[in-house]
Amino acid sequence: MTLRHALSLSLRSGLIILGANAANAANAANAANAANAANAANAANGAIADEVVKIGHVAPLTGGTAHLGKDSENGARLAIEEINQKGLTIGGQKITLELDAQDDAADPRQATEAAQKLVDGKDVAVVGHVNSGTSIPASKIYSDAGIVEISPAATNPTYTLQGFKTTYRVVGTDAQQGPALADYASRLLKAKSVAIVDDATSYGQGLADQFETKIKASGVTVLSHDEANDKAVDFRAILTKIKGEHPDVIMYGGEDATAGPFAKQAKQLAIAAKVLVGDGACTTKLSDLAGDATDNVICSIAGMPLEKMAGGADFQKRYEARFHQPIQVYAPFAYDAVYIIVDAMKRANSTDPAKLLAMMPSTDYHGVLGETQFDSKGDLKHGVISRYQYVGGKQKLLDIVKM
Ligand code: ABU
Repeated sequence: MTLRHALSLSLRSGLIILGANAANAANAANAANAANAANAANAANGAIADEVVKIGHVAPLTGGTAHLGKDSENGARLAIEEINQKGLTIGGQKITLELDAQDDAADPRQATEAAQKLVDGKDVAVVGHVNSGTSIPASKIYSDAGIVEISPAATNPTYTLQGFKTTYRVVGTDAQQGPALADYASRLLKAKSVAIVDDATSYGQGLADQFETKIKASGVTVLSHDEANDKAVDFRAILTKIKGEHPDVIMYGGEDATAGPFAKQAKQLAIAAKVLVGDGACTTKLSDLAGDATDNVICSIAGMPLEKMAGGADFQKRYEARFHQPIQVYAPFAYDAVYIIVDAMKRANSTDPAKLLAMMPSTDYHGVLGETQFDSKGDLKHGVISRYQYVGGKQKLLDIVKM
């Protein structure tokens, strides 16, 4: 290859990363030229430059649930750092993975903008989004572009019911989680009556509706079903009304940013009923938000408990050593989602998004979560729901429900 040809190739390709010397030497004014010249020289000398392959990650990094988005992003980042450290070669080409991390602020409009940015940026696959209310609208954009999307957290059943071949998740669904919470209320807490409140999001409302359907079918009286919103911090009016209804149990559909104040204010109003919440509120941070009312909460996650995951304990050590903070809930799911994408690349022997996509239905990946296989919709074949209580503000596993 002539120097001129190599230079032309390197200029045309945005994916070939710089030779190390050029990257270090380039100053602000000359960075691009120096980089291209070094890369061309590498190519001319027969040196193999790594190809940079971008995997997107989208989650709320701002707003009340930014800690959940960061938890997921950290999980994905840890996987990418490990894979790069070990070295990855696909189709004879050395690959450097790059995490293309975007913020959707848990907002559907920002989510579609972020999705389009990843598509335009030639990301090969996406881990995200974290919210059902963002994952669902974004999924159409990834489907149109033929890019795999694996959500580490979205549990609303609709996400995988749209007929998209690109849409996957590594958590169970609220069609499993709602009934698991209802079962706990009726069978284990022996509730005869419940009050339901949701945050009017795809997740919170969807989960509350699933809970309501199942609890009614169990013969339990639903005294009320009220709607708040995902920015609410003052639930005293709703809770005062509910107190007058004397429910045995209260179910709240929403994430921890609102479930924390909800549980706290219920206790302040001397409501003794247990508060049941789903995975979006079944977090480490709930105890910061709810204070000593946390011990009145029963919650579920849409997967195996971290301590029972095949690689959970080891993952937790590596995560805490890298990020100096506890796992909230979604980090191991995002971590395996990255590995599942890379596993598909390896089996395709290609980083081409279409070839990677074609490998997804035959996924049989053994990772931190255990074995992951998908059904024809992109849901887990073997989803489980774990139920927890809090004791002294710390999560304590109650049981694991196979659905
Ligand atoms: N699964 C709970 C939080 C994410 C969602 O909106 O589904």
